[in-house]
Amino acid sequence: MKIGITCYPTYGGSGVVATELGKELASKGHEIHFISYAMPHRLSNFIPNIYFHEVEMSNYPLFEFQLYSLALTSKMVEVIRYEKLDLIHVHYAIPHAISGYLAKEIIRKTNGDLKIVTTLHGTDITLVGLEPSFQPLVKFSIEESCGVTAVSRFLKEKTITNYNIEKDIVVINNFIDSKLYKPREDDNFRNKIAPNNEKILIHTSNFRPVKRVQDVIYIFNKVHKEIPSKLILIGDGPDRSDCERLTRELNLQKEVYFLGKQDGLPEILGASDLFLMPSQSESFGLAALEAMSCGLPVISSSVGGLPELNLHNVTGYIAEILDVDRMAKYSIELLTNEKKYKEFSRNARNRAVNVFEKDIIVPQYEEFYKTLLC
Ligand code: GMT
Repeated sequence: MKIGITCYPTYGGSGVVATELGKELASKGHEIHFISYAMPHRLSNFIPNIYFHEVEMSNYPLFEFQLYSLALTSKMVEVIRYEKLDLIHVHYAIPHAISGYLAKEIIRKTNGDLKIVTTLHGTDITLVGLEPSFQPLVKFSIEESCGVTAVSRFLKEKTITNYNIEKDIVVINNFIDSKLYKPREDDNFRNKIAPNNEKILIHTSNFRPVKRVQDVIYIFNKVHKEIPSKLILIGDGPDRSDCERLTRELNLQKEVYFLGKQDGLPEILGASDLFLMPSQSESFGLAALEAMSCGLPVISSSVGGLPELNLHNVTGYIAEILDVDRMAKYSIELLTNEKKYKEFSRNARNRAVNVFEKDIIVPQYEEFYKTLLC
């Protein structure tokens, strides 16, 4: 198949899923054309069957605001026409799904009926999509997509109720490469971060308010009072400065490492002990899946799709959002009970491998494409 993929190329779950999906499909012989404003984060080296088409932006002075959705539409039209795509798969509805719809209408007379597949990832449905300036557009573009997938049952239900949609939405979960994301004995990393054998707690995100990274620090503050421990924070975003300030206020600056955006995430996760995800909203929680695949139990909030991923009292613990006391208590309980910790760690790894491994999930996308094309 010849497939166009549009996603946000920056650090973030939907871009990661789209890029890894494209790489997997390319390795199976499909021809993949990424269409976006920049090369996706995980595509920097040459990969056979993968092509990248950059959306060029005009700087015309009359346009006070950039017209990205329209420039994206034109680039989609160009790629559909000249590369003879079978379908375009857009990740994150806003604005990609409506650009796809427009492109499909523009080429209809010359190229026939192109299939647009939309994957809903999270805040495109639960947060920003509900704003009055986007709501009608999101509803329309979902209804007009040829096929729609959501990354969890929670997100599917939210889409149906929030937008009053009758269309069939197929749940295809996020996936993981469990050979890359695996438990590791990285003594070098451990010795540097935790030279006195401290426990390592870790959180990765794009530091947006929905991630509640401040709560990660409050949880760690309580854990650290009971157990010799260190906290690693990976990623960057709007809340990072506030988090650094909070760390200093709590006098934890020697215990908390802000490592920024990291390419060596599997190695760091694989050498850590416990993953914290106290999010306010999380449709699936890809970052938690990456940690589970590395054998880390997860302490998370109960929002969104997290209970579908992190099984309470099996792969980790779940607490009400904002309940940092309980999340700290659960963390301490696991880190002080070796037998239980090992059991949870094994369960987390097994669940990642047996349920969310890429070889299980990627064929679901392929099958979905085939049903739309026949
Ligand atoms: O929806 C977002 O906030 C952005 C999106 C992203 O690009 O990071 O994240 C969502 O998509 C991920 C991949 O499907 C999911 O694992 C995340 O749970 C989801 N984030 C939220 O729902 C907040």
